[in-house]
Amino acid sequence: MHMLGRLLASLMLAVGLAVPVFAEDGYDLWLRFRPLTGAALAQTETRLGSIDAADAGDVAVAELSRGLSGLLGKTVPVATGGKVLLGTANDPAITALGLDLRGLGPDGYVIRSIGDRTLVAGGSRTGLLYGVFHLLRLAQETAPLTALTVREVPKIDRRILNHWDNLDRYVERGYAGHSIWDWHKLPDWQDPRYKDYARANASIGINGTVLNNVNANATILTRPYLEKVAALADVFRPYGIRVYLTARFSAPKEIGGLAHADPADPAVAAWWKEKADEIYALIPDFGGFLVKANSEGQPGPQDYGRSHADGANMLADALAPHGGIIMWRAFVYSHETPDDRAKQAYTEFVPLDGQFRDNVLVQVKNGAIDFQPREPFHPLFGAMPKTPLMMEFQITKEYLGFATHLVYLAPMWKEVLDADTFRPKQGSTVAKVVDGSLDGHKLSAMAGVANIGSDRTWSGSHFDQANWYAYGRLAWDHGLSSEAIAQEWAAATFGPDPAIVDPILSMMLPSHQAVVDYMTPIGLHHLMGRGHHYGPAPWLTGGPRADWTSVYYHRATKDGIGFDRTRRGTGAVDQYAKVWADRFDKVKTTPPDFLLWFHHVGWQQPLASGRTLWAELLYRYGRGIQTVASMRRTWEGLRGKVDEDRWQQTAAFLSIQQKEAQWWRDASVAYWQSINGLPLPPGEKPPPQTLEHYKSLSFPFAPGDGK
Ligand code: GCW
Repeated sequence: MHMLGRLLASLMLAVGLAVPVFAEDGYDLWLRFRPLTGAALAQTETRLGSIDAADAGDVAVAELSRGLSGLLGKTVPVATGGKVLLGTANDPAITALGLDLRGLGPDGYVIRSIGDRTLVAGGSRTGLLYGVFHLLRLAQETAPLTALTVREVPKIDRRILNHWDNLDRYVERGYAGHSIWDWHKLPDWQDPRYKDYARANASIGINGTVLNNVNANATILTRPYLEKVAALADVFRPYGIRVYLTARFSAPKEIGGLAHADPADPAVAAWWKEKADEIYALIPDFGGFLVKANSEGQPGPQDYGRSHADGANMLADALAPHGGIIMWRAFVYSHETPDDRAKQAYTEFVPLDGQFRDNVLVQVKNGAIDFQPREPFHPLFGAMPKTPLMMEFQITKEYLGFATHLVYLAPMWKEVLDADTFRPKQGSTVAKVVDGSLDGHKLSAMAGVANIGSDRTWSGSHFDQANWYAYGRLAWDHGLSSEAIAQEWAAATFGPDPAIVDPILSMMLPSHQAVVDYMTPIGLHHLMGRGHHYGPAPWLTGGPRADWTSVYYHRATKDGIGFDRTRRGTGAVDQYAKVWADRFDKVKTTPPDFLLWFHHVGWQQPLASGRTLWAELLYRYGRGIQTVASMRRTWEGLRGKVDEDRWQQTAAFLSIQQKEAQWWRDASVAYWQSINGLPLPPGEKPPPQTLEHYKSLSFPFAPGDGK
């Protein structure tokens, strides 16, 4: 801190002004551990003022003493007889307590108040670390620290981030700067960020990371890069995080000198086996491969007339001796297939159920199109009972306003996780498919496409950190509510004062519905600008493929709008269990939020709301903009309560969001009117610009555009 700042700070403290004396640039995420005051300080001092650990060198001890030292404003001693007792289930000091610690698995833990001491015991060192972060969370949010009886075991075993990071540090769909992996300087220089990344992830239970883009470059599998990967793995290991890589299916050709990559050729299989041996010699706990094959131009087994199962199994056999897994993506669609894009993954993968090796998971996006602001759950969930299916969520906001729109994604993810597939019967939620409990699978996993980059905030904005946080928490326990997670995050990130946390929650919780309302209400989807997906472009047509245009998805004509996926249309409804198929097949029984996803509806058709479809569209655009306006007002009210730096950036981003929400509404309305020729419902303002104006806007350098 500069002299002047120091002077000011002490002056303010002297006159008793409650101003934060720390610069808040967002780097510390939710692990801020700023000094507590009053009763919270006293309680933490009394209950957690010293540490006793079987292994004082453990990262769990380092993290606990770091966090507590911050909260207590002094160095916390580590000594026998300390108030917090740390250990793993096998440590003699822990077994001596005679507690029932069965069933914790490696990642589970218990936290118990025993007399005036607090015990944290993990199923392994990783479980212990998770327990420590839990305890720190409670202390930081100033929760009561007496009578603690916590027992946590994650519902999903592999809680993974997917980085869409290229080797040149460009991040596909990244809105937070460059890749944090500085490949050029690795392995010799290990940026301190790597450790902070590991700490942050461990604090929310993430235990795996795929370092590179699914649009893969085979170079990552060459020896020099594997050495770089090994250096990262070494940094992450103490935090319980394994590395995974994407495998480019044509690697044997590109870096192996083989003539082709046909999975049926023993020479190809042998090349992968050797590659796997090489990887595991460097990284004994390597997690496995993620593969995007025969999708959007990526190579794959179908190039040789083989199936996805043939391709996945060949790779699975190479990794099996080392305990590695294959995460094979189901995000496939082809423009040679004229069928509805929403149907293609199901059509392709369901017949393969039962054909995959035991160490293969099929990684399925939450919805059948592509991370739209709202999609019905993917029909593959529940339709492949013999195969462990993993969830792929997108944390980075490719279709949700990039880094400047405040959109809290937990409600969207919960909506999908809680959806009932009705396969084979009621109560078979997507969450139960994914956690393996429905079909008794040993493997379970969830992936989140990371929103992490070189930006000081890590995620491109302060509130986007909440999405990283919420992803980790839901991967750990999909039963948590969006609200509880937001509460934890806000208290950790901005301080536990309800006068701050409550208003922040009132901004976060309706924010997902807001973005749906101002971008793609009532089941509309994929109306964003071409390639970069920034801003409205419902007029998009032409180009390389129909299903990369907006008109393909909204199908607006003079008489109506929406994609007919009923039995009279593409029949996509029948990919769902009969209960859903029958519901989705009729306008009346389709949830209003998905109306235009499944139906082509007349503009003047009256809806259950009492409005016509046209009026409802206008109403929802307006509602979305109103929510953003009210989020801005709430934030305005927090001025001076939240530190100035974070306040300023968030205020500026909210004003961008409001401007862009209005732009979405105006451009969309101008376009719909050019199609339907209808006057605006009473009270609705005409768009201030012509349709030609909105169409003329171009953004050649919008970030994240996959190039
Ligand atoms: O969401 C789309 C993106 C692509 C991405 C692809 C995928 C990595 O626009 O950038 O490629 O999906 O998930 O494979």
